[in-house]
Amino acid sequence: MMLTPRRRRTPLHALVVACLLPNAASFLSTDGSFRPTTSRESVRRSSSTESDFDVSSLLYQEHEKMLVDRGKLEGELMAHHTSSIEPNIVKGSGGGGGFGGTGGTTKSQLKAQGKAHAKVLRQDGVVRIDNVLPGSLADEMREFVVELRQDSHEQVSSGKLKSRERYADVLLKENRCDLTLPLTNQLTADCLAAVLQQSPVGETVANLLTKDAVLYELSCLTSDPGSHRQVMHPDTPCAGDDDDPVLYTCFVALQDIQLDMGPTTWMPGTHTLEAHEQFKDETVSSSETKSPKDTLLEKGPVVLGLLPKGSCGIFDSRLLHCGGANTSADNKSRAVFYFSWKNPRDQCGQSRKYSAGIHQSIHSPSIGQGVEKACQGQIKAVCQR
Ligand SMILES: O=C(O)CCC(=O)C(=O)O
Repeated sequence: MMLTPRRRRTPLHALVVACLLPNAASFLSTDGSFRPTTSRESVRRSSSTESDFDVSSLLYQEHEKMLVDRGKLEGELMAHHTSSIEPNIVKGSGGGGGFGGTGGTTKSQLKAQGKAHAKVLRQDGVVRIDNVLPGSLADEMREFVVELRQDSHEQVSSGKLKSRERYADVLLKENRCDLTLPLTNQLTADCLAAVLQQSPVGETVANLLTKDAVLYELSCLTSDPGSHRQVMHPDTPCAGDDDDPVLYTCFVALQDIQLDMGPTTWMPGTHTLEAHEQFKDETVSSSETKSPKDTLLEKGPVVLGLLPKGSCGIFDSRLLHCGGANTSADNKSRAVFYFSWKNPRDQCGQSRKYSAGIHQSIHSPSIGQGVEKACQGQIKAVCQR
């Protein structure tokens, strides 16, 4: 069965909806998603008053607190068996590839590396590839994002722009920001071109989703000191074992990511129906002390995105993951440039129409044009915004 991608950071809108309901907390699962029940009460008030706002904002805060507590608990469950994700080094195909390698990497070497990385992604649901973006571009992008964030704050606070024109939803948004990047900006195009054309990332995604893959998101996620650990979640559901992947997301570190900056936590191998079934089961039977969900978190493999600047983690949207708490005492924010690619076979995408996507982006001499074409696809093909 084909799955419909939903926006990566969906849980937030679920929270807003849920918080408008009188007994919202009981409908919310600990992965932050909204699970309607058959006994759901309808919203009792018909008009919006100041006290309605107070109630919903209080419920919202209450639920955020619940997620923060749950995130902490999950962090404790997983703490003793975490390790850094290791780079996938492909032997015999031109070294590490990308910008850290010695000498240039030919197209056929990138293809061979892409094939090897895709194999790991199919198997584990996540792969680390180093040196996909030159350090100088990572620095420029980081500076650009800081300025764009400031500008966005001013434009949105003064009412000149709507929040959704600059930001994507993010789970636990305090001290976290998901800033969508302008499609026509040269620096964005240069960064995307570098990652897709000169590192094995483009060929990896093309190997998994074909060259018709459609660019779906293009953004920068920043978590500042004080941001809380998110709860583990997948970005898209998993309905069957023979499901096609829906999205692959690539997180590129814009600075070295250290432990206190709250790296991404991934659980390799959890992009399967079996793992999702266990993850959804929060019941504690009389003979057990922990739910199947907590047992999975406690026992399952866990890796952390302790990525050097310019390196990336690519993951299947069905994989369980979360952003960590940034506890940095010396004010280090963690910024990741990210983009995702959607399966062109996905039903919601009317995909064939936008087949320019990754093919253009990898091969077009004018990446800017490629990006724009791909992003028209992004805008039109996304059914769930
Ligand atoms: O911050 C991260 O590394 C992951 C973020 C994430 O999974 C989310 O916001 O849904």
